Amino acid sequence: MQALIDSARHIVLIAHEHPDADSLGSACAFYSYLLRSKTKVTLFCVTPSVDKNLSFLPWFSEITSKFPSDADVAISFDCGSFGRLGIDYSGELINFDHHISNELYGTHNCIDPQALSTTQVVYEWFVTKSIKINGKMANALYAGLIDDTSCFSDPQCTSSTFSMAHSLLQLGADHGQCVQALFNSRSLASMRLKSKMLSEMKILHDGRVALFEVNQVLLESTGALLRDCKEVVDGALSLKTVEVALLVVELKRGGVKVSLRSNGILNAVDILQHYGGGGHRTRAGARISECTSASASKNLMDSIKIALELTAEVNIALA
Ligand SMILES: [Mn+2]
Repeated sequence: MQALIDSARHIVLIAHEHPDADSLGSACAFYSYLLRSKTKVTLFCVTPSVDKNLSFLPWFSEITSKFPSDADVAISFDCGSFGRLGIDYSGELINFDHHISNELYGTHNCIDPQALSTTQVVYEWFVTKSIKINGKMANALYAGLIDDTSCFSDPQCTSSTFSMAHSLLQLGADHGQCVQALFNSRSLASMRLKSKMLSEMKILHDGRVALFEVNQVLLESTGALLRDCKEVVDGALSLKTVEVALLVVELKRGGVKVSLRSNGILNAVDILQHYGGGGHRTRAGARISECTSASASKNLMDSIKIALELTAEVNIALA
């Protein structure tokens, strides 16, 4: 992999469509690293207007949505499926990721499903290769880590998570800046949406499941975006009895976007893989075409109910 990078003439670094801080942070940190070589580097994302809240990441202004025709090596970050890269390319492709559902679409795959962020995978790769991490790289890597762990509230955080955070802060990551940009830059529209979603939230299965159904009317009336819905679903797990939170969003062009969050007892990715989705044990997503919001909610709630009953049976068997 290192030899491939060293011999490349033009490397394209790819963040997935509608990138988050983990995908873009990983790509930006890698961009900094490759600027030290003589290789030509392009920072690519198929989404033409990337979320401005991420503009604190280094090299943000260098992002282009035009894929270069002369690239001989591509590197993707934090993307479980080739389709989300939005590219038409069949050359050498290095795939850095931490999704357990990763389709291993790369010619080289560097996947660690135990890692809490792709920036952790990249950080560990840098450390193994003794690559010096400067302040810009540290900040970009830290941004991905705090975003994917919801600012270290993920129960899977371990001492190695905090040692990585500690090292990155010593190397120049700015905790205040990352928190401000990623957690304290909400729009008023997202707050309005949150209040509507919470008032319409359904609590089911003895309080173990929270269900949110969002239609286009709600999104349009508040002016909020699809990603604003996800924060509300994440928050539902903070309810004492809730183990699983499901979001079903009706899409403009038909079909639905589904997000499933779990406290870890139930495996979110197992449930959504039946619907062509992917992700992690605690967070998974899927896009389901040709269905109504009502039918998707019903089918998924049935799958969740069965999974919850199975975990209860396992607990009884173990008791
Ligand atoms: Mn990630």
